[in-house]
Amino acid sequence: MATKEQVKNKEDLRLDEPPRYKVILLNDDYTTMDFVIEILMNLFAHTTDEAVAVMMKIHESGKGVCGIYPYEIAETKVVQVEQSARANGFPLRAILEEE
Ligand code: TYC
Repeated sequence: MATKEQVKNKEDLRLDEPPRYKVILLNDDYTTMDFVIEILMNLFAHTTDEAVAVMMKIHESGKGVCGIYPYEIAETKVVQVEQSARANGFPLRAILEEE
């Protein structure tokens, strides 16, 4: 007879994992492309090519995922993005969405 662990399928295993959250950047008309690229590289560890691609996706579609993290880390990233944006005079906004 199968043990409890063997019976667990992939869907059951997913239920054991803590929820993760997407950090999403929103487009606006004032934040510079260069600043968004810097944020994506410095706070989300994207390469230059990745950062340019994500920034262009946000610019063209209105929003884009920067990274996926446990709640506390995701929330900290949102605060860091908005603090850095305000310090540089930009209205850039970031939001969380459960994965
Ligand atoms: N739309 C901005 C511009 O044309 C660039 C931009 C991209 C702003 C992504 C915010 O999250 C953003 N300067």
